[in-house]
Amino acid sequence: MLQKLTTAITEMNEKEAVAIAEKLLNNGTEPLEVIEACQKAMEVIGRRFSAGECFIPELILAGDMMKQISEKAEPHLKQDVAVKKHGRVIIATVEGDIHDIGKNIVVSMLDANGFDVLDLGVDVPVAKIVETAKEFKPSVVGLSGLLTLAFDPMKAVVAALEEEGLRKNIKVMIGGGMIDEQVRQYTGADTFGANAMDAVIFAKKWTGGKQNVG
Ligand code: B12
Repeated sequence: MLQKLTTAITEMNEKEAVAIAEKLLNNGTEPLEVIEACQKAMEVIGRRFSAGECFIPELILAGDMMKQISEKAEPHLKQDVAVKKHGRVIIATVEGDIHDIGKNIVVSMLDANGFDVLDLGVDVPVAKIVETAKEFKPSVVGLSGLLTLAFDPMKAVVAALEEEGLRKNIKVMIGGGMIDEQVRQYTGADTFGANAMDAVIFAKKWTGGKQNVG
């Protein structure tokens, strides 16, 4: 069924993809497994786009399917809600980048795991992230970006947090399709995550599962 979901998306069969995802979720399949099957399809579509085998309308449709399915998966994630707030996290897609489907999944997962999450949205300027960090006092800042162009703004956020003396209290995690250890080193972030569960694992480690004060 998960493979069928991946195929329905890569074949741009919107109705079938959403119906299969709904069936899987209602039958108790782990929502993260459903999201992973969609992500596999997104990789295929991304590769086709790079190769000039499909174009912007297909990217838009694929993004739309992914969005619909992740919205359907969200309430299922929330069934595991831990009531206690673990700590504060700011999440943003960095300047120049408007991809938000993965970021939104990260936000839902953190939220479902008891974090107090402030989502700044997409195309967020460096200064906005730093100013918000001063006010919201998060333990963790999560930066998402799917474009190669996102690496420099990520680096700039880390540098600006450092300059403002905020880095000693804030850990930075980055994520998005192109992010790897090399990018982490380039940006100066503390870690990078391959999926939304990684974000939860890092945030829990850094906040020690403790309630945030201040
Ligand atoms: C859907 C899509 C779009 C949609 C986005 C809709 C939306 N609301 O997000 C639209 C059509 C708008 C779009 C636009 C563009 N796109 Co686009 N897009 C994609 C596509 C096919 C899927 C992205 C996606 O949603 N994946 C599914 C989600 C669930 O995965 P994810 O984002 O990776 O997130 C997961 C993990 O990475 C991780 N994660 C994500 N963030 C974070 C953060 C933290 C802290 C952590 C720990 C983890 C984490 O957890 C998530 C859940 O598991 C990708 C291909 C791909 N392989 O990703 C191309 C892709 C990202 N796009 C690409 C391009 C080129 C563009 C455009 C420039 C096209 C154009 N010419 O206009 C524009 C850019 C606009 C802009 N300024 O941002 C390229 C980027 C190449 C590059 N080297 O920069 C890609 C890779 C396609 C390709 N192979 O060419 N795109």
